[in-house]
Formats: sequence, structure tokens, C-alpha cells
Amino acid sequence: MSDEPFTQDPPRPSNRFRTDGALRSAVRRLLPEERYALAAALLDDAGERAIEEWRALGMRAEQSPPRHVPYDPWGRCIDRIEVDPSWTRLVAIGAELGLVALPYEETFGARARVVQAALLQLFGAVSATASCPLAMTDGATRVLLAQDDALARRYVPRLIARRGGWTCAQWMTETTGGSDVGRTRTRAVARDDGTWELYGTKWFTSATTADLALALARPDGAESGSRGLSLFALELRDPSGGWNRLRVRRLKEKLGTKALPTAELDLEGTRAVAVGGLGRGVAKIAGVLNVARLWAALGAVAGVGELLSLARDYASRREVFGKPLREQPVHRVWLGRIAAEYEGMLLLAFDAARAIGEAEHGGDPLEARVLAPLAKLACARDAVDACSHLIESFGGAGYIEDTGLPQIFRDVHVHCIWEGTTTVLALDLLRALDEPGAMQQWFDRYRPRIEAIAGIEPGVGSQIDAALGRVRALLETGRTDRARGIARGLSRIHRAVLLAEAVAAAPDEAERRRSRAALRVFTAAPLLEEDADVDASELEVLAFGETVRV
Ligand code: MFK
Repeated sequence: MSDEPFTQDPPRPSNRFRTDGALRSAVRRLLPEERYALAAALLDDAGERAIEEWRALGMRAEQSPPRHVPYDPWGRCIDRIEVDPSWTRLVAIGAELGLVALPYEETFGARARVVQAALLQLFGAVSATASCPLAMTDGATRVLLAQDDALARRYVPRLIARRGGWTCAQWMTETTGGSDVGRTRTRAVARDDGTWELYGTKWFTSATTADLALALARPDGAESGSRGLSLFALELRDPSGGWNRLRVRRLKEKLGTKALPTAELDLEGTRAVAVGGLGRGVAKIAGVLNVARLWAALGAVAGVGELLSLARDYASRREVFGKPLREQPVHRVWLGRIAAEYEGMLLLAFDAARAIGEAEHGGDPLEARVLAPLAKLACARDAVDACSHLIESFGGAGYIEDTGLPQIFRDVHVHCIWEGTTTVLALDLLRALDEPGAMQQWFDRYRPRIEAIAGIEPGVGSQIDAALGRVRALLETGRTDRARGIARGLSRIHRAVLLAEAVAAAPDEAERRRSRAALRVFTAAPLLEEDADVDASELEVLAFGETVRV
């Protein structure tokens, strides 16, 4: 028996802009040639910094979660939320990188969100969810610019500042429901000076260290349901630095996102101003949701990309049964399948980033409206599955806390829930396609694309065509009980289209080989899993079972 001490060679992180071909080629394809060199330099630098600097900060933040200190040692109520300086630093680094500012600057124009998306791939998984306040700040900036000139002038320069700026939170969820926002109970009471006082409890407020928040409330006398809600902006601190009539009930104990301070807050007359006048609160805050949903899709993909890169490296180091894992055919096949799924979700999230950025520059609003929920629901859910496989690929080490691997898995899971669950997103997608003319327009757009694909990959072309026909037929039945299956099917169809287009656009043989393999492996699984013929009553029995007397 060997007396060698048992140690394992840990996976080594790499500069993912250099080692992740799917990421690099997506950026290259989506950026105008004259802008690619500048973006590549930024991304290469980010890839280097992620290896040690951001990772170390992220690990420290994860190990030093925020704390709520209700009283000082002398009994004074201070109600302070303390976060580790590493977390504050990560939020500042995200702002300095331009994660919030890029879409509002000139440099990359309508494709700025592609650069933002790529930076987020490198920052997202190692930064202890510092992306959360940045996402909401980005969404809030978009809403203020669209809804209220005066508030935009007052706050936007601070929100998009790369140094020393502000972050903005978004408060919707109450105990009455995170999805069913129409049940919001927070009241808004008018003051004589035209401002408002808010009274109520917000049950999940992420990033409670923000400077500004957008919150839904019901002005006294307004109708019930979501139509009676208005959107308000409030500064969390008063001019003396104390809370703006807010009380922290407690911080949440969460499955993941441990470094992120998520609180239950009481609003006790919090001073606020209406955004864009009264009314249409849900429609206004939907502007934050659509941007934050894009961030959620990208954040989920970032988790998969990070774990996949570590798993690939580990497979070269770890020996089993006399050979490195990478030489074991069963392991290669397994990682290859995950890599194909990763490439599909990466292209979908980047396509949503492209579309949203273009819509913000006067482009097609339907594409942005459809792709935001489609990317979020598909990438978030499928990332959990991929990350579950990936932590398994490390064997027991993937289940050990201080490898840092379980954290990525846990943090990815939040993307299925916040900013709308998969079901909410599927229903939102159906609602977007139900707008007058939207469904026809959306499906018409696939026609020329499928014809082009059929020219290069005939089998894939007809597979997509058949799946698209079935999704359309399901949509036309108006059956919301099948919303999740329809949405997932459409997302897989869209991914297959993007993967096929990537093959056609590959600039060289190596990239063509990789992207064709991704397409073939991805389309080897059915694009539409939902069986439209299953009887609803059978599903009901399976979902809830029957209680019997024994
Ligand atoms: C890295 C990423 C980090 C992200 C960090 C975030 C942390 C934050 C934690 C959270 O706060 S998570 C909680 C987030 N909450 C949600 O996502 C809410 C989920 N529920 C929904 O999205 C529901 O679909 C919704 C509340 C919008 C439904 O409410 P209603 O009362 O049924 O609204 P309705 O009648 O469908 O829509 C009202 C208006 O909004 C309509 O406009 P009009 O008045 O002009 O007809 C809709 O068209 C519009 N609308 C709704 N959803 C929209 C939208 N417009 C554009 N885009 C959308 N997605």
C-alpha cells in the first residue's frame, strides 16, 4: 500500500474569455467588427481579474454574511445592516466595470448589452451575487428614463456613475404574494407638498444596502387589484443618515445568495415621490422586471459556464481507474451533453441581451418583450439541472462547502425564483404573444431562418419546423395549464435556431466543428417535450394524490 498522503489536485480557474470558445464566439458574432477589439480587451482583463481578485473577494463575502444589528450596546435602536467590505467592494467593482453604465453610454451603441452580458459571464459566478443590486439599478435607470424626466435628471447620473454612485432596489413582494402583486397592501398617503408617505411591509427586499428604491403602493382611495397600484421612488436614508422611516424586521436566512442582505422591511411613513404621476404602477415597474430578468438569465448561464470550466480542468487532473477522467469515454459523453446545453442557453441569453439593447435604441419591441421571459425561464431552470450535473462531476468534492462549488449551485437556483418564477414567466410569455398580431409576427420571423437552416442542416430544419408547428397549435388552444411546456418548447426551438445559425456563421473550421457538435447534441433531444394529449385529470391525480382512510 502506498504511504503517499492522499491529496487531490484542485480544479484551477482560468481566464474564461480565453478558454470558453462558446462565449468568445458569441461576443465576436454579435459585435460590429470595429468594436470587437475594444470589447475583447475589456473582457480579457475581466477574465484575468476574475481568476484571483474577484474570486477571493467573493469567497470572503460568502463566509462573512450580512448581519442585522437592531440595537447598540447601550440600548439605542440603530437597526443597522452590516455587510462585509468585500461585498461592498464587489458591488463597486461591478459599477466600475460599467455593468450598469454600459447600456447608457455611447461606446457600444445598440450592442452595449452584449458587452454587459459578456462581462457578467466573467463577474457573475465569482462575485457573491453582487450582481443583484447592479441589476436592479440598471432596471430602475431604464424606468426613470422612460417614466419621469425630473426624477431621471435627479437620480440617473448617480445610478450610472462608474465611481461613487448609488444603487437602487426594487420592492414589490409582500406577504400576500410575490407573483400576485395586485394584492399589495402597502398604502400611500398624500402629503400637502405633493409627496407621499408609505405604510406597509415589504417581505423580500434584496440588497437592502441600496440608496434608492422603487416600490409599489396603493394610494388611499385607489381601486383594489393591480390597477390601483402606483410606483414610488424613495431614498432609504434621510438627510441625517438615519432610515427614511423604515424598520428592519430581520434579514432572511436563504438557501443561497448568502452575502446579499435580503430583509423584511416595515415602511412607517416612508417619504416617497410618485414616478411618472399616479397609476399604472405594475406596467411601470415591469420595466425593471424585464431588465432584471435578462440579468437573471445571464447570471444563471454564468454559473454554468464557471462550473463547466472548472469541471473541464478537473477532468484533466483527476485520475480514476488508471486514467484521467477526461480519457474516460463515459465522462466525456456526459460533459459533452452539458456543454451543448450550456452553449444553447448562452446563445439564448445573449440573443435576449442583443434584442433588449436594440429595442432600447429604437429597435423591435416585440423581440425584446418575448425574449426577456423566454431567456429567463429557460436559462434559470436549465442552469439548475446543468449545475447539479456539474457538481456531481467532481464526485464528493462537489458537495464540500469550502471547495466553493456548492455555492455556485445554490446561487444559480435563485434565478428560477426571483424576478418571477418559471410559471409566472411562462404566463408572461403567453401574455406577450397574445397581444394583437404578436403571435403571427413572432412565428413569421422563423420562416426565413428555418429555410436558411434547412439549406445547411436539412434534418434540423425539418425538426425545428415540426416542433414550431406543434407549439403554435398548443398556443392557439389558449391553454394556460400547458404554459410551462409551451414556453420551454419555444425556448428549445429558439436555441436550436441560434445554434444552427452559429454553425453557418463560424469563421473557421475549429469553430464550425464545435458549434456543429453543439447543434447535433442539442437537437438529439426532443425540442418539445410537452405531450398535449395527457388528460388533465390524470395530472391532477399525480400532482395531489388521494388521501385514504386506513
Ligand atoms: C442577477 C439578477 C438579479 C436580480 C435581483 C432581483 C432581486 C429582487 C427580488 C425580487 O423582488 S423578486 C420579485 C419580483 N416579482 C416579480 O417578478 C413579480 C412576478 N409577477 C409578475 O410578473 C406578474 O406577471 C405581474 C405582477 C406583472 C402580473 O400582475 P397583474 O396584476 O396580473 O398585471 P397585468 O394586468 O398582467 O399587467 C399590468 C400591466 O403591466 C399591463 O399593462 P397595461 O396596464 O398597459 O395593460 C401589462 O401589459 C404590463 N406588464 C405586465 N408584465 C409586463 C408588462 N409590461 C411589460 N413587460 C412585462 N413583463
